[in-house]
Amino acid sequence: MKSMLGKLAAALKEQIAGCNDLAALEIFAVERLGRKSEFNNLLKGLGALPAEERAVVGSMANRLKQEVQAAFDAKKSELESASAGALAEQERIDVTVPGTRPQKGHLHLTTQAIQEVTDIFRRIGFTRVRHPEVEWDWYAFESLNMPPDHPARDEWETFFVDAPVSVKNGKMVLTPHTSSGQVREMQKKHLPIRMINIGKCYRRQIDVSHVPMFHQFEGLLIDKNVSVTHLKGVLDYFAKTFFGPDRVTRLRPFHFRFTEPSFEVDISCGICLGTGKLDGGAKCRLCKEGWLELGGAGMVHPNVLKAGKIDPEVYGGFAFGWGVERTMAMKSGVRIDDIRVLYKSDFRFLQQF
Ligand code: FA5
Repeated sequence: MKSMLGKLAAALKEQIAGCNDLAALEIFAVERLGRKSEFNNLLKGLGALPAEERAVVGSMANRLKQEVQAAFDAKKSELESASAGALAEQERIDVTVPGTRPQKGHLHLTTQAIQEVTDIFRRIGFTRVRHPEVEWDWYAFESLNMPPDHPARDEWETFFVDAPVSVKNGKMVLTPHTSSGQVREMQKKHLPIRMINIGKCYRRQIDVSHVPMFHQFEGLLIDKNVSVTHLKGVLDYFAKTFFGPDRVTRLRPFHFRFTEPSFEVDISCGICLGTGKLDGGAKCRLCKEGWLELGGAGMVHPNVLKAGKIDPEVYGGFAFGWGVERTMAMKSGVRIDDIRVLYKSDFRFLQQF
């Protein structure tokens, strides 16, 4: 019995020593040291020995059992720490390696232009305001001297909104121009007025210089003794500050129902530099003739002042409304020959600005 126990204990210790992974050690523990193992069966057999022999063999068996258990525990902790070390090595983070920078976005080119326009006008006392994009017919047309069924309305190619019609204000429309903010501003009854209203406008148009959703900035100045020279001065100040001193503007007589006299303001094209032709002699795709129309302007019509409850005998003023996208396309260095590209969400284009 003694020699059987001794041999088995020695064999177990040898097997434990030769074990080199934790899972195998666990299986070994169940099969070779567990309740149904040969070792345990031998220990159980001690009870059948005569009393004097049982005491001697029993104490030897206890010692061997502790030795096997100690060998097992030592091996287990050795394998556990080896596997923890391997995991640590596998998951080690080298804090000295330079990190990957998160992608950084930037403001859309249109937003950048809006901020620049706002800033240029703020310097000469104009306050940025906002008025509704979904507007009543009365503010978009009627208050601007365009009665219902007047042919001048046709030019705006308006999107009408399928909403209940107001008895006082008519239908709802996606505002086709920021001029609808003129009478809204007058209704605030804060005179004199120096507003710059920048917002989205909608028209049923699309080609290289038209998009269905675009932005306009609308300047409105109402005060006493305002003349067309003030208008020209403000437009020139803007054109020189925004485009640079080498670009030129021109005023062309025009007709708007809400200004009298009225003008269209053109700027020399930034793509062909006012020539209408490209280097190879081809026609400039954007302007075709050297000039690009940026917007309209004029002296506020007395009927518009009356709609805003301002006495045209005392007050007068000027207004102008320009397209943000076109203005930006004409900026030196930007060189966009098709404004539709602004809203195609193509990163290759947007990331350049
Ligand atoms: C107007 O919208 C007038 N309300 C401007 C005005 C304001 C005149 C105050 C007098 C006094 P017009 O339809 O020409 O005018 O548009 C003005 C500018 O908006 C255009 O010159 C152009 O720069 C821009 N624009 C018009 N339609 C589009 C479009 N579909 N896409 C991009 N820009 C456009």
